[in-house]
Amino acid sequence: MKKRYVVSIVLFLLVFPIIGFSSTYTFTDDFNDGNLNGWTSIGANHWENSGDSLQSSSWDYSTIVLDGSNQASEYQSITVDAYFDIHDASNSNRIAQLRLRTESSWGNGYLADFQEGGLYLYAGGGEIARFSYASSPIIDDSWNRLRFDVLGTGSNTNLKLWVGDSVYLDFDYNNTNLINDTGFSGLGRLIEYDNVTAISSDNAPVPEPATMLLFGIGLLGLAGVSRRKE
Ligand SMILES: [Ca+2]
Ligand SMILES: [Ca+2]
Ligand SMILES: [Ca+2]
Repeated sequence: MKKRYVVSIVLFLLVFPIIGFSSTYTFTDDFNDGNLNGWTSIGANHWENSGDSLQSSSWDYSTIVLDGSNQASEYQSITVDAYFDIHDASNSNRIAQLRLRTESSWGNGYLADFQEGGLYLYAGGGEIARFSYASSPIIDDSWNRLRFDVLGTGSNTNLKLWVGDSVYLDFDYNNTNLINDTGFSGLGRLIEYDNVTAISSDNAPVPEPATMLLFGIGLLGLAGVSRRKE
């Protein structure tokens, strides 16, 4: 019986650091309810929750953002479906822009620019990295899942740009001069969006499922050993 208590305490101490100190804020919107509660428009407002998606009516650099007041600083991520209509004259420049740690004066912060030919990454208004696809993963006349992650702060900041399940740009950046460590998440440019998830956390993202599975097997093994000893 006492050993069982000891095992329980050991298990608690192993699991507690993972769940105990993590503060994570998650915002989701499927744009199906027709209102933009939780969103703030910066600059000119060209945004409309029309039908079951978010649409912009202008090429203007207008941005719609989530309030940054309760966003944590260590890890931020925004994932969204964007509808690309390209390959015709009027829509050839259609671009999706995802923003993280952006300020109310939205010239600051990080901006990820998703284009058919490649990816562009900006900080504080200047380009810091770019990637050209060998073969574009962006599909015309289709929904493409995009994701932008920022992990770490200051001189130890990592930025990742995803299309679908693949990371296409993985960039370490020293932002000591910018100090873009908190702020809003946002979406911009003339494009249609749906199914957004924005996460901010005091911790690095949770371990991959495979890692959690190994961890779980380890715990079961520990429990089994203690049971045999009894
Ligand atoms: Ca809504
Ligand atoms: Ca929707
Ligand atoms: Ca098209």
